[in-house]
Amino acid sequence: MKTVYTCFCTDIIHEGHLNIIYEAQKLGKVIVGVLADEASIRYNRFPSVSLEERISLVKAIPGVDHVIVQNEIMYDKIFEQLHPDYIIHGDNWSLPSMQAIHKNILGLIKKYGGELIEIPYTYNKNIQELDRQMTEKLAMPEFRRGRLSKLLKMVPIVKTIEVHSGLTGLIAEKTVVVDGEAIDQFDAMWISSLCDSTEKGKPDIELVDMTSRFRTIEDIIEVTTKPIIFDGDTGGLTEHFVYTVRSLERMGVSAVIIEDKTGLKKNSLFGTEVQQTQASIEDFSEKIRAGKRAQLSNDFMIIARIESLILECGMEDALDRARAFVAAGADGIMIHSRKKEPDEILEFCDRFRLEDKDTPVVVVPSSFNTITEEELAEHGVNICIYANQLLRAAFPAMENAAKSILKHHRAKEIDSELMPIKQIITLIDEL
Ligand code: SPV
Ligand code: MG
Repeated sequence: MKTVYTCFCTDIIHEGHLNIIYEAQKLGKVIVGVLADEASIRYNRFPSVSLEERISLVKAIPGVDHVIVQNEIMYDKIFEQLHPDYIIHGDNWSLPSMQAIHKNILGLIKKYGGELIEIPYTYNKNIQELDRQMTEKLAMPEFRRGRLSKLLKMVPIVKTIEVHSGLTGLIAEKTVVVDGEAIDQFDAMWISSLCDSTEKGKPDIELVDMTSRFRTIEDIIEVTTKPIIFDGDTGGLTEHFVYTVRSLERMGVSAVIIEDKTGLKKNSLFGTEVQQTQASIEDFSEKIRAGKRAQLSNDFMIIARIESLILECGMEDALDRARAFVAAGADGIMIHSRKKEPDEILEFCDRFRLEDKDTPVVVVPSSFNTITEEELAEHGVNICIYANQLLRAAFPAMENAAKSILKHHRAKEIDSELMPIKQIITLIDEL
């Protein structure tokens, strides 16, 4: 009896899948791989039902003989273990990620033997609608909010990119990079106070009020599904912070990070060049406790950001604060530095991890940007935030376009550097 293998990366079974099984049955014994969560996140989107439920869904399809978990998007382990006679797959190879998978399968067939059976990909109105419903579900506050804590258990490091508008949200949501056999995308989004303020032409001093910051969140939430980490600055007055927590939970934000500063907050990257005051451990711990008391859902996270290294108050102060803030109920610690080298951040992480193995650690490598995500993960970092890169990429590009038009008295010269209108329009989904 020949073996036929197919991999499903889906939360629902529709006629397209049934058709694949129908065709597979004609060829031999049908083994279906259910793509594991971690591989699914890199390649497609966050699953909206658990792996166990997905396995049950596939097991219930008539004609399926055996179900396994496919842990990686590429098929190397599958060929090594199963030596399938046939791989059956839809003929939807147009996306770069699909092309990489196609190439991988053909390479493995050359090495191990076997045959790729391609069947016409079914994508009718009905399936399109089911697909849309799945995405909508992922965007709902109840589903989205808890996704950061789930990700923390699933991936070595949560890759987070700054967003400050619907458009940058779309970039975070949709950008997928294929590098050989590696397929990657961002896991989460950071709504930076620096970028939200700068986008509005305002300084990063808590001048842009919460109502306006919430409007930015709404713009992003409306067009994305990935979890959101909100830069809550100092959190403001404790009496105000408790309301912010409730509002963020309601919107489906996954976490707020508040920093242990008081008075007029300035951006951390100014360090000691400007007057900035760190809050006392007692006062800031009380703010964390009040936020945790106010929180209604189980899965919202309040992360305490420690400014001791930024304000040159020393490593011991940073570690004392980390202990105190965790004891006050913080769901994570963010440690920040504006040094070019990551040494002090790594020292903090190593020492913190000696005494606390579990509390998630967040790092923002803006100044110490030579360090990789993998190195950070080795030192116990759980969330890496690229806090301002999209805004910094856009500003010089826009200024360059403005200068070129002024210089040439027309737009022709800059046109080749601009995204065609047609392409920019297709970025936007229509309902
Ligand atoms: C932000 O992005 O607004 C931050 C990170 O708070 S930093 O600018 O590095 O302080
Ligand atoms: Mg900020």
